[in-house]
Amino acid sequence: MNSEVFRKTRETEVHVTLNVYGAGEVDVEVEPAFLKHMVETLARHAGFDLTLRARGDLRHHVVEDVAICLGEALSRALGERLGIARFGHAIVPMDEALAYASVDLARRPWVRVELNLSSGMVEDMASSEITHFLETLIKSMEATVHLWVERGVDDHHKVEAAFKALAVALRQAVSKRPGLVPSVKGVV
Ligand SMILES: [Mn+2]
Repeated sequence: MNSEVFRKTRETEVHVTLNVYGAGEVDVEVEPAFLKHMVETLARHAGFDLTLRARGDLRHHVVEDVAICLGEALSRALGERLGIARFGHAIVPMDEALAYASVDLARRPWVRVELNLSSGMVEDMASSEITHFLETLIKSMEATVHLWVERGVDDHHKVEAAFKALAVALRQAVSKRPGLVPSVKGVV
């Protein structure tokens, strides 16, 4: 349930190590700073031990490739996806903001993210980059995820609640059910 992903292209270099059943120990170095904050939040609340190093030519490339590598690390760590709960969901508040997440870890990549942000930037990230990060991450981990912010005022709170909801739903979905094949097909 550990994995490592190293990806080097002409645009970026990303290195990820992941232990899905960890203690939320995180060591993340990446810019934008808000992405670092959100990746740390995701790993901590999912109970992942995560190290991540990423650098590159343009911010958009870094955001995208961190999402790809993180999703791939999770997918590799889960192997055949047997003996896990498979489904997870969470409703997480952050002050006035409230976010919902529903996760199915079967290999049926499908994603809907509605953050309902009111401005074009959250801290040092474009709102579109945040949505792109989440969509790319979910596609890369080969999961079905519905993630939405039901209400809120502060965009930072809305995004953070969404990442926490995704994290808690993932923590449930990866939780161990030894012997369970979580599909009547016999494979996941
Ligand atoms: Mn915060």
